[in-house]
Amino acid sequence: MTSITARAHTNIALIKYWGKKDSRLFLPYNSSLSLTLDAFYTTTTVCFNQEKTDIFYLNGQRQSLEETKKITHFIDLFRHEKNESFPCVTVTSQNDVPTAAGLASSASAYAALALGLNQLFNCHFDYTELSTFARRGSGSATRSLFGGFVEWKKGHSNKTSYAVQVDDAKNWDIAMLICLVNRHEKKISSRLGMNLTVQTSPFYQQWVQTAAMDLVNIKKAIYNHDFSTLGAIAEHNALKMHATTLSANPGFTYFEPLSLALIHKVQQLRQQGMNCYLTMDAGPNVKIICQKETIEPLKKELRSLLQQDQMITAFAGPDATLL
Ligand code: 2P0
Repeated sequence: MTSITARAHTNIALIKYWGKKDSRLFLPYNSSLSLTLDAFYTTTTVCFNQEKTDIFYLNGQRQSLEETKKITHFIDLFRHEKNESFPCVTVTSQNDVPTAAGLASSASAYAALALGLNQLFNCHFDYTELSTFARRGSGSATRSLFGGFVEWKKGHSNKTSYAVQVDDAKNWDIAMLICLVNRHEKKISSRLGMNLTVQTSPFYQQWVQTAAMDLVNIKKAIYNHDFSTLGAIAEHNALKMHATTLSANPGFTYFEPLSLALIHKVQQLRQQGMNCYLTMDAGPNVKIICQKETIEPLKKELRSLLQQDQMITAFAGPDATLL
């Protein structure tokens, strides 16, 4: 039986997606922009099976009914599209994210699955159309169909909330040093965290308004190949996102003591002339945005805070592809 294999890379947002206007369709309050990373990806094989249910293997393990249900719900989007009856599907997924890297794999996972199902169901959607499907699995997956710098336009409906590539980043000198602060599961998932923030933070409207300006400005910086402006906007945007969690009710934070020490360190190094900026997502790990020549000096400076194996380097990654 035909089997299709697809690979998609994960992405880190420079302008964060933080809050859903429509939780069923995953329509965000603000547009976002990310950098796809080469170092972390998901490879997924899909094929029709002879069983009565979909089957889902992740990293070699058959998944529970509950996990499989989420995948079935996602495959249903493609089944409904074709409006025909199809056999059930076996999904076999491998996450190539270094063990316990503390990075969300849902972005690369749903992008790879969407690309594989597109081929299996003979749908012929282009990547932008396909991103509207990936979005229904996980918001950040919208951006993982494309490589380089990618914008997710918030839109106002299922068809208008999609991703486009802003720049493939092939001519960009940009890297990310992922600093692993804590390898455990986060206490408050991004889904819960963003919902609580939307509902209770008095700063949320300011977040939405200023994120829109940040997006305009970072796209200018990408166009002008202006690394320093890009880094400064990304850092400010991330810290504003985290300020909305502190101002939620009850307030919460993804910062841990070591995250704060790293934030101080990056800001101090910058004052000393090192061109580096930080971003953080819904977890305690700190991602440092830098350029090639800064990676080694930066790692040396961070030795007082981190072990070698707590620092992983990544560069701009490619489009999702069929293998
Ligand atoms: C982002 N995050 O733009 C933001 C920044 C976390 C902080 O997208 O509920 O796993 O599946 O849409 O995509 C993580 O949230 O959430 C995320 P759902 P998702 O990368």
